[in-house]
Amino acid sequence: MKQDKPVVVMVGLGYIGLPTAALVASRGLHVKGVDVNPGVVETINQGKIHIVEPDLAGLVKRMVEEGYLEATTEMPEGDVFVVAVPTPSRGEEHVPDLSYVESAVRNVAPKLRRGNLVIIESTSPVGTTEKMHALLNELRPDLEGDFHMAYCPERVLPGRVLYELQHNDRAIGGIDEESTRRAIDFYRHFVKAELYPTNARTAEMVKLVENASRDVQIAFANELSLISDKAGINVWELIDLANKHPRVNILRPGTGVGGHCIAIDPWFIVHDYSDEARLIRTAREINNYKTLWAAEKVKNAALEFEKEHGRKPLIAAMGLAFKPDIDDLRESPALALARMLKAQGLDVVAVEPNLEGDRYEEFQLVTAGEALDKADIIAFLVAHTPFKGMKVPESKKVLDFVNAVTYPAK
Ligand code: SAJ
Repeated sequence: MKQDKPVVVMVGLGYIGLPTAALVASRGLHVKGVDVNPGVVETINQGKIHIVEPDLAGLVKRMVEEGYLEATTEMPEGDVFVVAVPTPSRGEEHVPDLSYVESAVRNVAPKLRRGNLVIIESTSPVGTTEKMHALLNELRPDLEGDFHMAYCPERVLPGRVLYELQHNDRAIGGIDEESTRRAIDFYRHFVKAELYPTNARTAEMVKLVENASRDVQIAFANELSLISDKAGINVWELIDLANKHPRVNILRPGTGVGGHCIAIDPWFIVHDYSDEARLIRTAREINNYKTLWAAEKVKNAALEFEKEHGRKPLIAAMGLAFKPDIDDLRESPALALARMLKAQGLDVVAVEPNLEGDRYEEFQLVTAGEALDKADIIAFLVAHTPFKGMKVPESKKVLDFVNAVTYPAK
């Protein structure tokens, strides 16, 4: 029956679009993937993939071979259109750029047929789905509004995408109740978890608020680390003891907040609600400031060393990735910090157990053993598992921003 097995058009075949397309295809739905990049389309049609994600390569290969998944640069017709293109942002305050979403919707417009469903998954400011609905109505007055539209954000963690797409609950917000119902029917094909109906504006805000919430909580931990430093208190002991309270759960301070979402999405709220979003804005500022503060600490340690020893110290940056135990350097505060030190003329080597030395040229990569042996200042920037409990010779100056080795004291 046609209604049970809609033809799905996935617009944008990136980190979210491609795994979603492959998963939908694996449920026996015909999926046509669209991407503006001909290289991506060609790669997928050969049964290969252009991104790194566990188990995805095999699934895409199988789906392409079985004929359930095909890629194209031309927008095809279909029953359900899912837009999963990036929403980049510009400038220091990350002004959201909706041009990819708008261009995707403009490309869908000529192919839209009565009764079709258009879903936006891209992280978007509140009101975007309504705007895109108005745009489609403007471009296709002949349809007389006879199509459906919904917003449904993803919330998957890279590295676990195929699992989390199936097992995470989702909020689904239609432009009207019928749209919400139809969108839920679509996601039921591959989501095993709960699907919560709401309206489009709420669903848009849910995504932004999830990441803003984490940002605010991390900012609280980072603020405590600044206060504790001044007060002569070990922040890790402080948090550990405070967290013994049954209703307190303070997160971990670090060298700032990185990644592609948590440091960016809160700005989408701040822009549109600048008078109200005071806490959210301040949290962003605190988390950004923490990187500068930590860099300053290392710089001061270097100056002291030079005064005492009459030579410049060698600094080991322990960790470069944006969070523990991954190799992803994009938007990494640890990398930004190491760059700041280098830009000040300091000598920096890096230890990044998740990167292969010959694949990275910006910093000289050394092993942890070499760093402990050769460097004068050991700055822990990321709490990678291999750093845990590492014994640093007493002659070295240790700056541990992430509690890799500090607490509980050995
Ligand atoms: N961090 C701290 N202290 C902590 C926890 C994290 O400093 O206690 C830092 C990390 O080191 C890192 C940054 O925060 O620099 C973000 O890391 P993360 O693991 O909290 O999150 P991401 O960016 O990998 O993924 C997030 C997830 N959102 C939430 O947990 C609310 C994920 O579910 C979303 O899908 C993703 O953003 C996204 O795409 O929005």
